[in-house]
Order: sequence, then C-alpha cells, then structure tokens
Amino acid sequence: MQNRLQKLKQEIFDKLAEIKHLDVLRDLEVKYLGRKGEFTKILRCLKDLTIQEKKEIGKLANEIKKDLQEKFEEVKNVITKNVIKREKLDVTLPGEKIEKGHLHPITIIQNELEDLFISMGFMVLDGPELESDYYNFEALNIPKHHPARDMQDTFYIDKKNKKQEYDLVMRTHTSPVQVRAMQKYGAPLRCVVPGKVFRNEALDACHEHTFYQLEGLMIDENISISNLIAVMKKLLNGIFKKEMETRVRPGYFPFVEPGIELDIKCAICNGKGCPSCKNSGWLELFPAGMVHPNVLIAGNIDPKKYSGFAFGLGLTRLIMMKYGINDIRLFNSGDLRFLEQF
Ligand code: FA5
Repeated sequence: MQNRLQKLKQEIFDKLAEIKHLDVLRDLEVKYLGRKGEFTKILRCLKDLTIQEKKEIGKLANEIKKDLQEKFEEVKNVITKNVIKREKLDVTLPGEKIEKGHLHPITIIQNELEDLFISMGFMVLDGPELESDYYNFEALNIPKHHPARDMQDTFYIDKKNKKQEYDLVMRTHTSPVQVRAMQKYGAPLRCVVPGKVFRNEALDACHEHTFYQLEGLMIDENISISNLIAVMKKLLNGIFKKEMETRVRPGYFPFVEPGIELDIKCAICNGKGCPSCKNSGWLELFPAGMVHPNVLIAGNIDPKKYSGFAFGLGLTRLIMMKYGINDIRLFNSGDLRFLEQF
C-alpha cells in the first residue's frame, strides 16, 4: 500500500511537470483527487487494514495528499501567470474597425442650404408635419373645394385641430409655415423652412409620397421679383457649384401673384429626356412668386406697406440632380448600397 501510494505520487508529479493548460490540470485533479479519483480509491482501502497499519499508512496518505494539493496549486499559479503574460496588451496589433453611420444625403444638403441662408440673414424655422387644413390650404388662399387642392392630394386624418375648427392633414408642402411665421414674427421677415411633406401620389422615378421641400420667405418694404431671382441664383450656385441651365415659366399657385416656375435642365440625361424628368429634359424644381396679399393679411401683415417673395424648393429632387440619382424611391429605400455612397 505504501509503495502504491508513493508510486502514484511520483506518477502525478511527473504528469504535472508537463502540464501547460488549466483545463488539462483540472482534468488531472479530478482523475486523481476527485471523489472517484485513483488516490481516493486507495484511501478507501484503508478500512481493511489493521489499526497499526491504518495509523502508519493513514499518516503517509494524508501527507501525500497534502503534497499533491500543494503541487496542484503551485502548477495552477504558474500556468495562470504564463497566461497573463501571454495575454499582455499588444498595442501594435491593428485595431478592430468600428462601423460609423453618417448623415443621409438629404440631411447633408439641407445643412448646406441652411448655412447658405443663415449667411444671408434668414432664420431657419420648423413647422408641424400634421397640419391643420386651415394653415395647409385656407390661410394660403386655397378655400375648400378650390380646384388647386386637387394638385396636392394628401393623407387626411380623421381628427380636427386643437380648437376643433379644422381637419388635420399630413402637410402637403412647407408653405403653411409662411403664415405661422408671419403671425409669430411679423414683418420684416426672412426665413427658410426645410422639412418633410406628404402627398397621395402615384409613385414613379420622380414622385414620392414622402419627400422634402425647403420653403423660403422674405418680406419687407419694396421687395420685388428681382430679389427673388437673385436669391434663387445664389441658391443654385451654392448647391451645384457651377452655372446651371435654368428656365423660368409662369406658374399658378393661389398663394402667390404673380407665380413662376424655375426648372433646371435635367442633370441625369443632360436635357435629352429620361424617366427622371418624364422625358421632357427639364425638371420642375422651384415654384415661387410674390406673396399674395390675402396671405399677408392671414399673417397679420399690412399688404399696403409690405411685399414679399416665397419659393418652395423640391429639396429631394434638387439632390437627385446634384448627385445624378435617377430614381427618387432610393432615398427612402434604406438600401445601404445606395446610402454608403455619400
Ligand atoms: C408647392 O408645394 C408650393 N408650396 C411651392 C411654392 C411655395 C410655390 C411658395 C410658390 C411659393 P409644388 O406642388 O409644385 O409646389 O411642389 C414644389 C416642388 O416639390 C416641386 O417643384 C417638386 O420639385 C417637388 N415635388 C412635388 N411633388 C413631388 C413628389 N411627389 N415627389 C418629389 N418631389 C415633389
């Protein structure tokens, strides 16, 4: 029995000398010192010995067990130290790439335009996307049943505004903020209003149900259409960083008098005609005009003293032209292959 114990001790010590991994060490500990381990099995046989033998061999067995436990502990500490040494931070290793998002192309251009207009003394304003029928249409000289409403069919909400006077609609344009701004700030006034607008549209390469506009409004004494054209040119040069071919034609909107439409030559097909410009070679970008006196009155501004111009830039379409994007539906598609190009 003494020999068996000594032999086993030596066997375990030999194995421990070769161990490099903690999990192998743990397996070895279970194999020899565990409840069903080989060393434990020998100890169980002690019960069959005489009292004298039990005394002597029991003492030896306890000493060997203590030695083994100490040896296991020692080997464990050495392996742990080595592991820590090996795992030391290597600052020369290449780092893991952290994926970063970036601004949507519409936000990029919107920010650029805001900076441009701020530099010309304009305020940047915001307005509700869920708008009352009053501000979206009536205050803009588009009474109920006016045929101009057909041009901007929207999504009607089955609720009325706070005072329960008007229906609520998803705003079809940023123009309602014209009257809101006049009522809040009075004249003189210079502001731009970038924002999301909604229309019940048949969708195609240049028509979305949800798109962005940028409204511009300038009211002061002696404002004329030449101020409007100067600002429009400044805006186009600021965005395209080059002279764009444009054309101006008369346009009708009940809230301006006179009204104009500024088109730019389609940058996708260079005027030849393509689905993005409905094969016309031109893209309607920029309706504008002199603010109608009825709208000034709705905004509590005296039309005899003040005049002003307003425009409603199709921001999403402008960005299509700037980047040569041939389908407006890509903007809301969430397709990363598209978005990662900006
Ligand atoms: C308006 O929304 C007027 N509020 C603009 C205005 C403001 C006129 C101030 C006069 C004074 P219009 O419906 O044409 O106008 O829309 C303005 C621009 O939005 C268009 O020229 C076009 O560039 C863009 N647009 C219109 N419908 C869509 C659509 N479904 N998808 C993408 N862009 C559109």
